Amino acid sequence: MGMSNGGVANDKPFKIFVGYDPREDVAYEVCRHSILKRSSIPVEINPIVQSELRSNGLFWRERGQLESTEFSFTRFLTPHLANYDGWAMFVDCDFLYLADIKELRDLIDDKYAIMCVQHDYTPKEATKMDGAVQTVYPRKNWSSMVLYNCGHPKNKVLTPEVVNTHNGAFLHRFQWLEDEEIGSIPFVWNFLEGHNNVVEGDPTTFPKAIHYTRGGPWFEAWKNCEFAELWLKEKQELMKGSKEIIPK
Ligand SMILES: [Mn+2]
Repeated sequence: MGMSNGGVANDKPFKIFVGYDPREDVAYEVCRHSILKRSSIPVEINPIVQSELRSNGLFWRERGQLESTEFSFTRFLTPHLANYDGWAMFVDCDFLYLADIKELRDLIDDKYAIMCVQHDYTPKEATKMDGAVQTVYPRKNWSSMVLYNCGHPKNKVLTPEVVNTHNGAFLHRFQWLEDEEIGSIPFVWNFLEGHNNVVEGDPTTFPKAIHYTRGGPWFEAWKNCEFAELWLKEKQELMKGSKEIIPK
Protein backbone atom coordinates (compact mmCIF):
# COMPACT_ATOMS: atom_id res chain seq x y z
CA MET A 1 0.00 0.00 0.00
CA GLY A 2 2.47 2.61 1.17
CA MET A 3 -0.19 5.31 1.45
CA SER A 4 0.97 6.32 4.90
CA ASN A 5 4.17 7.63 3.42
CA GLY A 6 2.66 8.91 0.21
CA GLY A 7 3.60 5.87 -1.81
CA VAL A 8 7.27 6.71 -1.42
CA ALA A 9 9.25 3.50 -1.54
CA ASN A 10 11.37 3.37 1.57
CA ASP A 11 14.52 2.37 -0.28
CA LYS A 12 14.30 5.24 -2.77
CA PRO A 13 16.06 8.41 -1.63
CA PHE A 14 13.80 11.39 -1.03
CA LYS A 15 14.61 13.93 -3.74
CA ILE A 16 15.30 17.46 -2.57
CA PHE A 17 16.05 20.38 -4.89
CA VAL A 18 17.54 23.45 -3.24
CA GLY A 19 17.41 26.84 -4.92
CA TYR A 20 21.01 27.95 -5.46
CA ASP A 21 22.30 31.48 -5.83
CA PRO A 22 26.04 32.20 -6.18
CA ARG A 23 25.63 35.17 -3.80
CA GLU A 24 24.41 32.79 -1.10
CA ASP A 25 26.64 29.75 -1.57
CA VAL A 26 27.25 29.41 2.15
CA ALA A 27 23.51 29.45 2.83
CA TYR A 28 23.08 26.51 0.43
CA GLU A 29 25.91 24.57 2.11
CA VAL A 30 24.49 25.11 5.59
CA CYS A 31 20.94 24.25 4.50
CA ARG A 32 22.16 21.03 2.89
CA HIS A 33 24.20 20.10 5.95
CA SER A 34 21.26 20.77 8.27
CA ILE A 35 19.07 18.34 6.29
CA LEU A 36 21.66 15.56 5.92
CA LYS A 37 22.76 15.69 9.53
CA ARG A 38 19.27 15.08 10.92
CA SER A 39 17.80 12.81 8.27
CA SER A 40 16.92 9.23 9.20
CA ILE A 41 15.99 8.41 5.58
CA PRO A 42 18.14 8.43 2.44
CA VAL A 43 17.93 11.81 0.72
CA GLU A 44 19.28 13.05 -2.59
CA ILE A 45 20.02 16.77 -2.50
CA ASN A 46 20.52 18.66 -5.75
CA PRO A 47 21.14 22.39 -6.08
CA ILE A 48 19.09 24.13 -8.78
CA VAL A 49 21.78 26.15 -10.55
CA GLN A 50 20.51 28.60 -13.15
CA SER A 51 23.72 28.68 -15.23
CA GLU A 52 23.61 24.87 -15.58
CA LEU A 53 19.95 24.93 -16.59
CA ARG A 54 20.77 27.54 -19.23
CA SER A 55 23.60 25.38 -20.63
CA ASN A 56 21.25 22.40 -20.71
CA GLY A 57 18.59 24.34 -22.60
CA LEU A 58 16.06 24.10 -19.79
CA PHE A 59 16.03 27.78 -18.86
CA TRP A 60 16.19 30.71 -21.22
CA ARG A 61 13.96 33.47 -19.88
CA GLU A 62 15.45 36.91 -19.32
CA ARG A 63 15.98 37.97 -15.75
CA GLY A 64 13.23 40.34 -14.57
CA GLN A 65 13.51 43.29 -12.17
CA LEU A 66 11.47 41.56 -9.47
CA GLU A 67 13.56 38.40 -9.21
CA SER A 68 15.43 38.60 -5.91
CA THR A 69 17.26 35.29 -6.46
CA GLU A 70 18.45 33.17 -9.38
CA PHE A 71 15.88 30.51 -8.47
CA SER A 72 12.79 32.75 -8.57
CA PHE A 73 11.54 30.86 -11.64
CA THR A 74 13.83 27.84 -11.95
CA ARG A 75 12.19 26.30 -8.84
CA PHE A 76 9.15 25.43 -10.96
CA LEU A 77 11.29 23.02 -12.99
CA THR A 78 11.26 20.67 -9.97
CA PRO A 79 8.72 18.17 -11.43
CA HIS A 80 10.61 18.17 -14.74
CA LEU A 81 13.95 17.62 -13.00
CA ALA A 82 12.37 14.72 -11.11
CA ASN A 83 11.18 13.19 -14.42
CA TYR A 84 7.53 13.76 -13.41
CA ASP A 85 7.87 10.79 -11.09
CA GLY A 86 7.26 10.40 -7.36
CA TRP A 87 7.45 13.18 -4.83
CA ALA A 88 10.22 15.76 -4.61
CA MET A 89 10.75 18.80 -2.46
CA PHE A 90 11.86 22.24 -3.54
CA VAL A 91 13.26 24.53 -0.89
CA ASP A 92 14.99 27.94 -0.93
CA CYS A 93 18.63 27.94 0.20
CA ASP A 94 17.84 30.29 3.10
CA PHE A 95 16.39 27.52 5.29
CA LEU A 96 17.92 25.91 8.37
CA TYR A 97 16.48 22.49 9.25
CA LEU A 98 16.15 21.60 12.92
CA ALA A 99 14.18 18.35 12.52
CA ASP A 100 14.34 15.05 10.66
CA ILE A 101 13.11 15.47 7.06
CA LYS A 102 11.37 12.09 7.45
CA GLU A 103 8.75 13.82 9.62
CA LEU A 104 7.97 16.11 6.68
CA ARG A 105 7.98 13.32 4.12
CA ASP A 106 5.55 11.38 6.31
CA LEU A 107 2.99 14.20 5.86
CA ILE A 108 2.82 13.49 2.13
CA ASP A 109 -0.66 12.66 0.86
CA ASP A 110 -1.02 11.43 -2.73
CA LYS A 111 -4.40 13.12 -3.15
CA TYR A 112 -2.65 16.48 -3.53
CA ALA A 113 -0.68 17.82 -6.50
CA ILE A 114 1.50 19.90 -4.22
CA MET A 115 1.75 20.55 -0.47
CA CYS A 116 3.15 23.62 1.23
CA VAL A 117 2.84 25.97 4.20
CA GLN A 118 -0.07 28.27 3.43
CA HIS A 119 1.12 31.52 4.98
CA ASP A 120 -1.18 34.47 5.40
CA TYR A 121 1.57 36.98 5.08
CA THR A 122 2.25 40.61 4.28
CA PRO A 123 5.90 41.60 4.69
CA LYS A 124 6.72 44.84 6.55
CA GLU A 125 9.94 45.62 4.69
CA ALA A 126 10.04 47.28 1.29
CA THR A 127 13.42 45.69 0.52
CA LYS A 128 15.01 42.38 1.42
CA MET A 129 18.48 40.87 1.70
CA ASP A 130 20.98 43.06 -0.12
CA GLY A 131 18.48 45.68 -1.27
CA ALA A 132 16.47 43.62 -3.74
CA VAL A 133 12.90 44.87 -4.06
CA GLN A 134 10.34 43.09 -1.89
CA THR A 135 7.07 42.45 -3.70
CA VAL A 136 3.72 41.73 -2.10
CA TYR A 137 1.34 39.24 -3.67
CA PRO A 138 -1.24 36.64 -2.62
CA ARG A 139 0.27 33.32 -1.50
CA LYS A 140 3.52 35.13 -0.75
CA ASN A 141 6.18 32.65 0.33
CA TRP A 142 4.10 29.56 -0.42
CA SER A 143 6.45 28.58 -3.25
CA SER A 144 9.58 28.77 -1.06
CA MET A 145 9.11 25.19 0.19
CA VAL A 146 6.90 22.91 -1.84
CA LEU A 147 6.39 19.16 -1.85
CA TYR A 148 5.64 18.32 -5.49
CA ASN A 149 3.68 15.23 -6.46
CA CYS A 150 5.73 15.10 -9.65
CA GLY A 151 3.72 12.24 -11.15
CA HIS A 152 0.38 14.02 -10.63
CA PRO A 153 -1.26 14.64 -14.03
CA LYS A 154 -1.86 18.34 -13.26
CA ASN A 155 1.86 18.96 -12.78
CA LYS A 156 2.58 17.89 -16.37
CA VAL A 157 1.64 21.54 -17.10
CA LEU A 158 5.02 22.58 -15.68
CA THR A 159 7.06 21.98 -18.81
CA PRO A 160 10.26 23.99 -19.36
CA GLU A 161 8.31 25.93 -22.01
CA VAL A 162 5.66 27.00 -19.47
CA VAL A 163 8.22 27.78 -16.75
CA ASN A 164 10.07 30.00 -19.22
CA THR A 165 7.07 31.85 -20.59
CA HIS A 166 4.44 32.24 -17.86
CA ASN A 167 4.47 35.15 -15.45
CA GLY A 168 5.28 35.20 -11.75
CA ALA A 169 1.64 35.35 -10.70
CA PHE A 170 0.76 32.18 -12.62
CA LEU A 171 3.69 30.25 -11.18
CA HIS A 172 4.04 31.58 -7.63
CA ARG A 173 0.28 31.44 -7.01
CA PHE A 174 0.05 27.89 -8.43
CA GLN A 175 -2.60 28.95 -10.95
CA TRP A 176 -2.27 25.67 -12.83
CA LEU A 177 -3.98 24.02 -9.82
CA GLU A 178 -7.36 24.17 -8.09
CA ASP A 179 -7.30 25.21 -4.42
CA GLU A 180 -8.27 21.72 -3.24
CA GLU A 181 -5.26 20.25 -5.03
CA ILE A 182 -2.93 22.17 -2.70
CA GLY A 183 -2.29 20.39 0.61
CA SER A 184 -1.37 22.20 3.79
CA ILE A 185 1.78 21.68 5.87
CA PRO A 186 2.15 23.04 9.45
CA PHE A 187 3.87 26.45 9.44
CA VAL A 188 6.76 25.20 11.56
CA TRP A 189 8.21 23.63 8.37
CA ASN A 190 8.55 27.10 6.81
CA PHE A 191 8.93 29.21 9.93
CA LEU A 192 9.39 32.77 8.70
CA GLU A 193 12.03 34.60 10.70
CA GLY A 194 10.65 38.02 11.64
CA HIS A 195 7.05 36.95 11.09
CA ASN A 196 6.20 33.68 12.84
CA ASN A 197 6.52 33.40 16.61
CA VAL A 198 7.35 30.68 19.09
CA VAL A 199 4.72 30.40 21.84
CA GLU A 200 6.38 29.33 25.05
CA GLY A 201 5.15 25.93 26.21
CA ASP A 202 3.49 25.15 22.86
CA PRO A 203 5.66 22.67 20.94
CA THR A 204 3.43 22.98 17.84
CA THR A 205 4.99 26.45 17.37
CA PHE A 206 8.63 25.35 17.68
CA PRO A 207 10.36 25.71 14.28
CA LYS A 208 11.34 22.56 12.40
CA ALA A 209 12.79 24.62 9.55
CA ILE A 210 13.67 28.30 9.93
CA HIS A 211 13.29 30.39 6.80
CA TYR A 212 15.49 33.50 6.88
CA THR A 213 13.28 35.10 4.29
CA ARG A 214 14.38 38.70 4.96
CA GLY A 215 18.04 37.70 4.71
CA GLY A 216 20.10 35.51 7.02
CA PRO A 217 23.29 35.89 9.08
CA TRP A 218 25.41 35.34 5.95
CA PHE A 219 24.50 38.94 5.09
CA GLU A 220 26.15 41.64 7.21
CA ALA A 221 22.82 43.44 7.68
CA TRP A 222 21.15 40.34 9.14
CA LYS A 223 23.93 38.93 11.31
CA ASN A 224 21.89 39.64 14.45
CA CYS A 225 18.50 38.46 13.21
CA GLU A 226 16.38 36.10 15.26
CA PHE A 227 17.80 32.54 15.32
CA ALA A 228 21.11 33.86 13.90
CA GLU A 229 23.06 31.91 16.52
CA LEU A 230 21.52 28.60 15.38
CA TRP A 231 22.60 29.19 11.79
CA LEU A 232 26.10 30.37 12.81
CA LYS A 233 26.53 27.29 15.01
CA GLU A 234 25.54 25.04 12.12
CA LYS A 235 27.97 26.80 9.80
CA GLN A 236 30.79 26.48 12.34
CA GLU A 237 30.10 22.77 12.67
CA LEU A 238 30.08 22.33 8.89
CA MET A 239 33.40 24.18 8.52
CA LYS A 240 34.97 22.13 11.29
CA GLY A 241 33.79 18.90 9.65
CA SER A 242 35.02 19.84 6.20
CA LYS A 243 38.46 20.71 7.56
CA GLU A 244 38.74 17.23 9.02
CA ILE A 245 37.93 15.68 5.63
CA ILE A 246 40.51 17.67 3.63
CA PRO A 247 43.77 15.62 3.62
CA LYS A 248 46.92 17.44 4.66
MN1 LIG B 1 13.79 32.47 0.94
